[in-house]
Amino acid sequence: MTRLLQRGERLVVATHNMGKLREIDVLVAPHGMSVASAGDLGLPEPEETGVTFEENAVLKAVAAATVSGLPALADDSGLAVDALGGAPGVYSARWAGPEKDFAAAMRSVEEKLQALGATAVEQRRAYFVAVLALAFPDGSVDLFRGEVHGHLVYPPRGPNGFGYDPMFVPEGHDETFGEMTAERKRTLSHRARAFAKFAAARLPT
Ligand code: ITT
Repeated sequence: MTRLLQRGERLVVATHNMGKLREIDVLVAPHGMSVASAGDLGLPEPEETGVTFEENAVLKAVAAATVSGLPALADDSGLAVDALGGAPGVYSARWAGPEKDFAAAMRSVEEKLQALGATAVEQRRAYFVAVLALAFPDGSVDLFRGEVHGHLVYPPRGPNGFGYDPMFVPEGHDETFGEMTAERKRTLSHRARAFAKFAAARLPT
């Protein structure tokens, strides 16, 4: 049964991505939960067989809640590029290959945009999506979605963040997520927007 989480209750953050974990830890901290990561608990990384962010978020959260016996929060996210029909989308992590080479993944995105002659900002529109799934050990699941829209620049700019952050400029700003501080990214990001919905629905204030 979905329910409010209690202050001090243990919550598993079901991710093996350190960039995401850092961001989610900071978002959870003010709510007084005790957080364990999938890595801390030695949980296996489930295969992401879904074709939507929602399906993958659910399968990661349910796997972690079932194995740990604790409520689990999973994030499935990615970058959707309008001119590429929404790619890389749910395959955003896979475009970086097993070495998780995001310089190469960003180069692939840019090569595809160049092949289409997409040089103007309007042709380079993209958005990040994050779907958070909260699963309880009884199998019940809640979903929360957040998006941030903007455009892509190349070459990548800035040392902050992770993944595709250095090529993404959110609407109304000049800096990429890679150039922004973590605090500034948190006021705008897809993950923070999804988290705000989750917090309002399920976390103690
Ligand atoms: P887990 O499944 O263990 O959480 P993962 O990295 O495999 O980790 P996803 O399958 O959700 O996660 O892949 C999402 C990819 O999209 C991620 O690896 C990043 O490259 C990219 N991405 C998601 N959120 C991002 C953000 O805030 N900034 C930059 N890139 C992001």
